[in-house]
Amino acid sequence: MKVANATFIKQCVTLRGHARFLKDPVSIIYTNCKLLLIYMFRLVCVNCGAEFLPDDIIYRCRKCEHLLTVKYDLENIEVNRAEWDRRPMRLWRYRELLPVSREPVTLHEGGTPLYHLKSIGKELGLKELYAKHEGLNPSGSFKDRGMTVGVSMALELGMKTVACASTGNTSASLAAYAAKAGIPAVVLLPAGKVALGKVAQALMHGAKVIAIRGNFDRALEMVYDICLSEGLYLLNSVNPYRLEGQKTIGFEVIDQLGCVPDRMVLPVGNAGNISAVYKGLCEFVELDFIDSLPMMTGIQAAGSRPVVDAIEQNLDMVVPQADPETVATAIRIGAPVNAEKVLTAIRATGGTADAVTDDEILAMQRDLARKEGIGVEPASAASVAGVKKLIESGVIDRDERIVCVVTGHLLKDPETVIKQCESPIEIDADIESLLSVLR
Ligand code: AN7
Repeated sequence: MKVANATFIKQCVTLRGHARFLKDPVSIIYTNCKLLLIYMFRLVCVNCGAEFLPDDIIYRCRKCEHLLTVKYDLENIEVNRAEWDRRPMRLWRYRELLPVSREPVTLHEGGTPLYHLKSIGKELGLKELYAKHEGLNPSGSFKDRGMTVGVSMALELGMKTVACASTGNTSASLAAYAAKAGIPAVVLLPAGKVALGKVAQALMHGAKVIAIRGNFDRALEMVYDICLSEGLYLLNSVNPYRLEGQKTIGFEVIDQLGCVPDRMVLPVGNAGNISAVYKGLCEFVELDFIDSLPMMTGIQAAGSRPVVDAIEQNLDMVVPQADPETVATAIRIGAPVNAEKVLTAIRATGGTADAVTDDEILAMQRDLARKEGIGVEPASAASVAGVKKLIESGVIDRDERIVCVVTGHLLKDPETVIKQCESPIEIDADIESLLSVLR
């Protein structure tokens, strides 16, 4: 066995059209001058630091069962920011910091607008309050960022079927990307607890939709077991590759705002998204693109708040909550898979976590719709409702520049919308009747 030197590796990389290689040449194996493996990243355990090859189909550390993360050889990855700026504002503009080497399975995700919330900001006394509208992704939620990467990796790894448990959006997104990739998807939902639009999407995109008589946490346990025993590819946020896609929310915020916000506020369910954004921004720090991190702030629903409890009580771990309940069904999750990652993200950045009631969530959903023209589903409104609460309790300073991530589109959950609004005024089809209701 020979070991390639750096120049040789670079040549091979160029020849093969790959932009990926390891700094440590000892781990490069080649025979007969043919390069077998060139990786620019590894899977690393967040607890014990054990490393695994990128094509190992694992979701947890083989040694200690903790979560995995994707670690790049950032010193050797060539990222040219000027080149990025020339590319369209979409997720794949950041491809050097994503694990996929094949042609991605994409529906044009990312590049979502960052709105200045002038009206709500003024009411709260905040000059710089922004909302990144992730509901404007192809299937209507931020999950598409995870799925374009996750489903691309499924193909790259030779997996034949993809699967997930979901409170709704993950299943809608997975179904769409599996359809695009031409592979089957299996989704497990908590029966009766998924918003109508999301079920409609999963069904229409052709996934095998299974509703279990149990909650999301149980559905995730079941799909996890089935993926391990039957060889399906699991695309919940325990999958470290999926989170790679979602970290690009943070990249876009930096590029759109032109600076680092003081705080980023996200709704928290499984805590994958907030952990992913934090991870991505840490990479930007390592690359010297930014020199500080926003205070990562997680908002949960009052009836589903295990992460908030762990932060408030300064616990080392998140204690699962048995029966989570909230109108924001997307974040009706009692046992967040990414518990250990989110505690790090919040604590390392001096952020915080808080919970808002269903009434506060729905009131903010209406405010966003009526005062800003932004239509989001209840879970998404939780982030802005959280800012309002934290302003009023004095935790947030009024001079902070704050970016809320609003995660899913209003049309995801039409039933909750209709319940809050008055019915349309029905009249006879004549001008007199019309004038009488207008006056
Ligand atoms: C709109 O679809 O967990 O904290 O299975 O749909 O990363 O879990 C959805 C989560 C926030 C929470 N906002 O994100 C699922 C699922 C919306 C969501 C979250 C979800 P994480």
